[in-house]
Amino acid sequence: MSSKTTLNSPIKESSSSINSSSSASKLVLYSFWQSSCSWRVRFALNLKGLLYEYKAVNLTKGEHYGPEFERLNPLHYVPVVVDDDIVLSDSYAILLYLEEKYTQKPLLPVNPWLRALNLQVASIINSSIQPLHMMAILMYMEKKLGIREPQLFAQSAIEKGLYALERLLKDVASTYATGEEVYMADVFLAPQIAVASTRFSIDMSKFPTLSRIYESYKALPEFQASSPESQPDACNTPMPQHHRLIESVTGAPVPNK
Ligand SMILES: N[C@@H](CCC(=O)N[C@@H](CS)C(=O)NCC(=O)O)C(=O)O
Repeated sequence: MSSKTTLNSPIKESSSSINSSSSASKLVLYSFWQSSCSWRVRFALNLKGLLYEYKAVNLTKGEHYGPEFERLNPLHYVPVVVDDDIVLSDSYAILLYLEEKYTQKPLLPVNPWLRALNLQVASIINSSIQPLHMMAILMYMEKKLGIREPQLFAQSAIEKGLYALERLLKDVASTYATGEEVYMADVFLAPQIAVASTRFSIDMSKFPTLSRIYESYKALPEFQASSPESQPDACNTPMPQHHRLIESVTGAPVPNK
């Protein structure tokens, strides 16, 4: 089944599997509803008002290890964006590509310092926070160290990163991270904050600036439409805790403690 997901279309009615073939739209996003990296790209596509076809890659079923996905991204991670004959993976590179090719609603400010600050925030999240709580890492840790250690490790890595981001942005942030416009920093921050509080139970009251700007994101239709619950492959279950995600991947029941 093929699908097209846009900000203006009824998102729930369309769903697509990785094996679907036909597509009228030019941009295709391979995504998993709970993936924060995919969420960044969904948010950016919506901000730029770009139509795209949504192709769901079910990470809990290991679809990202199949041969079709291997051809798109040999690293086996979502998101992947296909734009005609161009195939791109890694949300950071995808965002820079979209920014240069689709110039409407710029996601990087002109001011060199604010531009660099946006890239710094995006890079911190992309390289110093999310990789430390990604599914493959936590599953590996669980095998080696047991059920509790991965969650504690992830919480500590996320808190360290959020502390740095809070310090970095507290004197710059206004409605959004770097002022009155939504930029790249916000595109990376919004899913990271959501995942921190829902999936990893981080107490966001320790980060008042980040908490405040997160309230601004929640009011944006482009953010609402990019949220996990709004995706065609969303399950009617709450965002799982780490151990429940592992359970669904391996099929093995995992004790609560
Ligand atoms: N830096 C990459 C990271 C991609 C990544 O970690 N994707 C996760 C979902 S957010 C994934 O596909 N995980 C699969 C796994 O851990 O096996 C990006 O920003 O796209």
